[in-house]
Amino acid sequence: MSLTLNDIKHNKIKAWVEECIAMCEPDNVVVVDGSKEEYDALMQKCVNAGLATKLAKKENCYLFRSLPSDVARVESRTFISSVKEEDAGPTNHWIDPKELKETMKGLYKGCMHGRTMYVIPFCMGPLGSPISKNGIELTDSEYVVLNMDIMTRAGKKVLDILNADQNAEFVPCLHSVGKPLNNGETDGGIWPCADVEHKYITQFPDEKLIWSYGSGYGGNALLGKKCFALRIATVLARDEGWLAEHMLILKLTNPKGEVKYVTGAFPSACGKTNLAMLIPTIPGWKVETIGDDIAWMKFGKDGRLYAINPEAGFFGVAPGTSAESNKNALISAEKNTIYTNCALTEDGDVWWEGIGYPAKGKLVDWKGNTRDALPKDKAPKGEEMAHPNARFTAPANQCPCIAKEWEDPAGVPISAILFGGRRPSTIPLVHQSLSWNHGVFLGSIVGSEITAASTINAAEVGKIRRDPFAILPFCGYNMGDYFKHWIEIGKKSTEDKLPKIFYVNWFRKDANNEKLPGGFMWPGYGDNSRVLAWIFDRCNGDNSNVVETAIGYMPKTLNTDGLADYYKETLPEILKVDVEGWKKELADVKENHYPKFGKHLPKELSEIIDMIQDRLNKA
Ligand code: SAT
Ligand code: MN
Repeated sequence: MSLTLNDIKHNKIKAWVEECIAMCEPDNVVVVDGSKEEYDALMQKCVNAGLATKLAKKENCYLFRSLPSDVARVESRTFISSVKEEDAGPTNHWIDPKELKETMKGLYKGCMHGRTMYVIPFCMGPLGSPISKNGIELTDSEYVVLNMDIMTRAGKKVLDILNADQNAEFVPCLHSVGKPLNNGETDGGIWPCADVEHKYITQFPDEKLIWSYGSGYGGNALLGKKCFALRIATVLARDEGWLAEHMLILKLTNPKGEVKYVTGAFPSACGKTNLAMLIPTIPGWKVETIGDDIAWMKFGKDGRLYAINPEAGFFGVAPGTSAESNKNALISAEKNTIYTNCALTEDGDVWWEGIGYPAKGKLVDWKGNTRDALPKDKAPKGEEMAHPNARFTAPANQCPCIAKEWEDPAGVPISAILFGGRRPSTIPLVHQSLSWNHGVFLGSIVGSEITAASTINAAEVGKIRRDPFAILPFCGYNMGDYFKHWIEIGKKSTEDKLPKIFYVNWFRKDANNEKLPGGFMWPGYGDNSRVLAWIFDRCNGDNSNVVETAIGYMPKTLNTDGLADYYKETLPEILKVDVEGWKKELADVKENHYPKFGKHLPKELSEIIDMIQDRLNKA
């Protein structure tokens, strides 16, 4: 079944691939067909090269170890290379595209010596969906091909679609690990990548082109994900009138069997994947998953927003994933999964900090060193057995709670959009915006409080790190213009058809209350279903359990059946408006957050601040 360059009939694709071959000078070129035989053969190649280990304990699962210099996205080496600097905005790194192309062409010249170039035709979104988009990734990394196979729809079926129409659009994505091999040289079992200063993750938004060099890890290298589905797609969405968002999509069913679909944006470390796969603690309710990371939403003829998950797999953070925190994620990754930078047990399984049980005997840590298992499942910072950003790449269709319509080409109609962050004070458990623009305001102020664990700068602790719409590192254009785009989307339909917007905060703290585990005033996890139930009822037009407050609509109470007494006691406190706290919040937004966007900040958002300030003064 294997494909060659001759199988590419789409002239523009062919010309671009040939141009890249001439520049990168690979030893061989393979067009990826997406078959199981091809996947198995590539994986065997990685095992033979000493880059992957087959796990005895898990069916068709493999472990890779990267290098300490290549373990995560590198924001400092990520560029929005728009023709005009202003279009990249104040929150992205920018280099003039002419200059950056010259630099990168110098690096790409001959960079695939000794390697195979893989041509991956891939589709972001269900095949045949009017919301989906195609891309071609060229890469010299087998690891990337294997991950793209899981994370996207890739191979012949996509090439066939592109071949059928000379005008079919595609996003060209060029990737190299940046480690050419001399004659006869091999990687010697060491993860290939370039030094940090030679890594470039570049988006050219004017051309809708992606060039990535020097990293083999995650979002730096699997170009369909953050580079295409967010940075380039946000630009396409702005131009074409839709939304490309860093959001989960979940399906919520109430005890009567009625269904609503919800999307949600949360900064990292707020349990986004856990929420997407939540197991409700209240009887009769059901949560199913459509997507855990990215949502593309377009208006249907009926004026509602329909969402698809552009991905086909989960690239989940392993540490902290346990039967308690996210059983469904663990089951998703039981077979046909790629693990990266997890620890390896003696009996051929993976282990990580926070997996829920201590390891036994000896472990091979993520750096490849054999060490005695720690007596507890926590390690001191920097000495973890698994890297804190260790990942599992698992097919979405293995998720026990995947919704049957997760691949519906029409998408699912969205009733509610959630925003949230880690906020120990001020922000209540849940509140609903008074209008679409007020909801856009809430998205624009999303952030988490900086803790000693998340910074090395003691002076920052306690301040809010704002991550508007949780998309800060993934917005392909000026963030102020992005806010404006959201305001514009609200004008394309009517409030009754637009999703309702909610701000949730699972992380309120009361350090003085010794009864509370971890000091948290809300249990979170499956108990977040109590909040989802209220949101569901609001979307159904239920006005029986609501109060209009200065900051928006809030529940009078929630379903507390089965909740521990100490949470019942703290609930009124986290369902209250903290008037003084909110005044400070608005002042912080006005003085420290919004000025960054200068003249690109839409006036509608400043008007919302004035409106809420006014309401707080009267409260
Ligand atoms: O590496 S990814 O960009 O895919 C995941 C993340 O860092 O958010
Ligand atoms: Mn993400």
